[in-house]
Amino acid sequence: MAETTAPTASAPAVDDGLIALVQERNRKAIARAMAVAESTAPGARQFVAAVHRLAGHAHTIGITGVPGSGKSTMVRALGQRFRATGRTVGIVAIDPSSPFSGGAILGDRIRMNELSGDPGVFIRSMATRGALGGLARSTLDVVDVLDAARFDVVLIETVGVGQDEVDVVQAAHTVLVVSAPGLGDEVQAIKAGVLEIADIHVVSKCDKPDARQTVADLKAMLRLGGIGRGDTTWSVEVLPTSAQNRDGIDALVDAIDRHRAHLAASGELEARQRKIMEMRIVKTAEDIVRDELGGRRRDALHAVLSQAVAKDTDPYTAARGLLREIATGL
Ligand SMILES: Nc1nc2c(ncn2[C@@H]2O[C@H](COP(=O)(O)OP(=O)(O)O)[C@@H](O)[C@H]2O)c(=O)[nH]1
Ligand SMILES: [Mg+2]
Repeated sequence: MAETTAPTASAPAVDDGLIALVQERNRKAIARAMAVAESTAPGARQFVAAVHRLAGHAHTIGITGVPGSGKSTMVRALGQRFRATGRTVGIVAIDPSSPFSGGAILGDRIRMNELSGDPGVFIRSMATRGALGGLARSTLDVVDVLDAARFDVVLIETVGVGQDEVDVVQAAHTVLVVSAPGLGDEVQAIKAGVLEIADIHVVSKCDKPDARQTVADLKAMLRLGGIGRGDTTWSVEVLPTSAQNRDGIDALVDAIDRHRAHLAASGELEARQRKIMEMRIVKTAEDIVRDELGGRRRDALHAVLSQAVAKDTDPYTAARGLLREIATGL
C-alpha cells in the first residue's frame, strides 16, 4: 500500500531479524512482533503475513463464559497443568476484568506472576476498545505470533459477549465454555448465547455446594440436544472443576487432549480450519472497508453522501460505487 490508511498508530520498526528472534522465543521480539500485528501501518501487513506462514502448529483453546465465572483462574490452572506435561503455553486475554489486564486483586496478581516468570509461558492481554482494524483480526494475528514462536498451546480467554469475542473464541480448535454456580438463576451462559459453541463444558468453583445443580442443568440441556458445535462425532462433556483447589484440572486437560486427537482423526480439524480461515478473511475484508471509509475514502464518502441525501443516488448504488473505488485503490 502506498498511502497510509485510517488513522493508525505507527508500527514499530520491522527488521529482518525479528521473525528469527520470535522463532527462538525471544520475549522482547515476541512483544515487538505483537505490537506490529496489532497495528495496521504499511509494512506491518507483510510482516504479519510472514508470521502467518510460520503458524499452524499450536493447539488453540478458547475459553469463554460470563465475567466472574472463573475463566482467568481456570486459564492459570490450565497453564500450570500444560507446563507440568512439558508443553509451552501462550495466553491471550481479552477480558477487560482479567487479572492479565490489570483488573485483579493483589492475590490474583501474585499467583499470575508465578506463571509469568516461566520462560515457557507468554501472557498477552488485548484491549477490547479501539483495537486497530478490529478485535478479531488483531487477536488472531497475535495468536499467530505465539504460534510462530512455537508455543504448543495457546489459551484465549474472552468474555462471551459481542460478535467479535464469539468469533475469536470460535476460531480456536477447542472451545471451553465456563459456567459457575450461583451467578444467576440458571446457567448464565445461555444469556450470552455461547453454550452452543462448547466442545467441552466446564463447571467452575465446584468447591461450592450449588455447583452440583449447575452440572445437572448443563447435562440435562445436553441430553435435550441443540448445544453442540455441529460436530456430531464428538460428544460434548460437562466437567466439574475447582481451579482454586486444582480439582478436575487434570481431567480437563485430558479431555482437551482427547478433543485434539479427535479433531485430527476425524477430519474435523481441516473442516474447522477452513471455517476459521473463512471467518478471518471475511473479518479482514470488513476491516479493510471500514478503514478505507474512515481514512483514504472519506472524501469520496462525503461526496456520495451529499448526493444520497439529495436523493440523486440511493444508499445501495452509493455503497457499490464506494466499494468499486476502494477496490481500485487496493
Ligand atoms: N470458590 C471458588 N472461587 C473461584 C474459583 N475460581 C475462581 N474463583 C473466584 O471467582 C472470581 C472470578 O474469577 P476470575 O477467574 O477472575 O473470573 P473471570 O472473570 O471469568 O476471569 C474470583 O474472585 C475468583 O477468586 C474456584 O475454583 N472456586
Ligand atoms: Mg478474566
